[in-house]
Amino acid sequence: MKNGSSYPTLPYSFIIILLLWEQVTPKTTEMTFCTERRVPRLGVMLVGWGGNNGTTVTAAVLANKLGLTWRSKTGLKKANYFGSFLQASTVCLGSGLEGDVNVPFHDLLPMVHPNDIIFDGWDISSLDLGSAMERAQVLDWSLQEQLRPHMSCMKPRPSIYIPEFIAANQESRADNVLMGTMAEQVEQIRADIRDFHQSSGVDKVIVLWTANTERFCDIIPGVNNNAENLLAAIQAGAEVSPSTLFAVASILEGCAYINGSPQNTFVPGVVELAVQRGVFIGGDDFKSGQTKIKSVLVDFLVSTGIKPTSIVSYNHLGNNDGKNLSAPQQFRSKEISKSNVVDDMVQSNPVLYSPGEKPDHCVVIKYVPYVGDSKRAMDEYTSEIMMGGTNTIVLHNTCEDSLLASPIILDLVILTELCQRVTVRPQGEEDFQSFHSVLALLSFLCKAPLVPSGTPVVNAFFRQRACIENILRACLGLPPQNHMLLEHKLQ
Ligand code: NAI
Ligand code: DG6
Repeated sequence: MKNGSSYPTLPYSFIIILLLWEQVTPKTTEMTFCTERRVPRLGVMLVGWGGNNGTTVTAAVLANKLGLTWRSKTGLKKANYFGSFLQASTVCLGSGLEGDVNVPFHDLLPMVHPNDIIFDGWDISSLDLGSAMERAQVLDWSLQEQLRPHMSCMKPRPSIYIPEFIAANQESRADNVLMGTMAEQVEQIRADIRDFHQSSGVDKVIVLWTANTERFCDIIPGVNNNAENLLAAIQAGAEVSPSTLFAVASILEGCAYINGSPQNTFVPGVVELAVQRGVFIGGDDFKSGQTKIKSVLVDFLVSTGIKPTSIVSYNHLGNNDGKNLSAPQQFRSKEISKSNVVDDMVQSNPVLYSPGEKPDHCVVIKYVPYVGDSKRAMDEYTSEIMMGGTNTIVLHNTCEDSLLASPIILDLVILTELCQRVTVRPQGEEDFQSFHSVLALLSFLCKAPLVPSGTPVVNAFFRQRACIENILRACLGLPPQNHMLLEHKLQ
């Protein structure tokens, strides 16, 4: 199999259990997976490039590419990709006589290496990336000094700014904004994508929103309820959020679009447009810290038969994200995406919960400028245990928010790019088909997973990870990992 060729894997079997009048009838459907092996040069355009996440991920990739080391007060540090499940975690291929064989996730299939990603992007703030990295106060100073010469020449492109969608406290930053009608601004974003594509020499471009959290927008029939109306609304200059405008521009350019923030960018008109054009969209809201732990801990509690009855999640942070979220409408977007994460796990256990019953769930976010990007998160989980007992777990987590989000940004774009090269042919059909435009495989990395209409939302951490692992195994013709280890359980 030469580099550059596609190869079909062995037919792959899925067993679908059909419940039929109390009888269970196993049904097997074979699927053939085909993965294009040539890894393209990937360009990533970040909306909000000059923010804490945008500068940190750009700096991290540069530092890794240049193999930088630096001294902090605790000693010599070396650039790495810790926190990226693709770069820094492993998959067990199986067991041999000498035990488990674990390989790095990124070795399963040909994937883009983060060092090879070329970044570009937009920001309503004109600060160059070197100065914006300093403003972010995330990285050690001696590392910043080494990176600044490389990053000062990177300048965010002017962006779409509609003040009513983000907090009023962001206005002083907005000195790099596009003028003209809404339709003209969308055309400019499309021209920017084409310009980057051509001038950088990349093979494909993915656009990712890591700009400020916007308020939710209403779903209005005639405006954003379908693709045709949405495109007409843009021409008419009706109420459409900047993140939705970026999504439309990307889709029209055939570029996958990922939403790293909680707002409802993907109004029905965007989803329909993406499906019509066969372009991937994914989101919403990076699952980086407190919510990631929640999707592990509630899974653990509910799946061991312990009943969480109250979950209280408090955090404070002092970066610009926290400043924006101190406004009620933007906080509300985040509150929604942080709150729904336990629903599927609770619903999965009717032994513990009666229909419609949920634990109390409270989310608090406070802006405390002094702590900067070093977010403090405190959680209290109260559960009912045996015979009327109570079990209370309290957690305290402190760490730089952007150093958790940056590896997730890399995983999102690399996984999306890989999915663009995978096609599947179900048994009995002639043609290979791509995954659905709503790329639910990204759920593992998102707080509020976007899934195709009518399909299940999975928040439980290990189910989400197993989904990615097993689909990549299927691409290789390997069976799903079932952890039975039967070979060790017989006499
Ligand atoms: P930030 O405030 O440092 O960066 C956002 C950037 O977006 C700013 O530079 C701002 O000028 C720019 N911006 C605002 N509106 C824009 C527009 N219309 N076009 C272009 N640029 C625009 O925030 P940070 O910490 O980088 O977070 C970014 C987003 O990621 C936020 O929405 C946050 O809620 C979300 N997020 C962050 C996580 C983390 O762990 N850091 C985790 C989950 C989500
Ligand atoms: C305050 O909660 C700021 C937010 O942007 C979060 O830091 C971010 O959404 C990460 O949230 P979580 O729940 O994954 O830690």
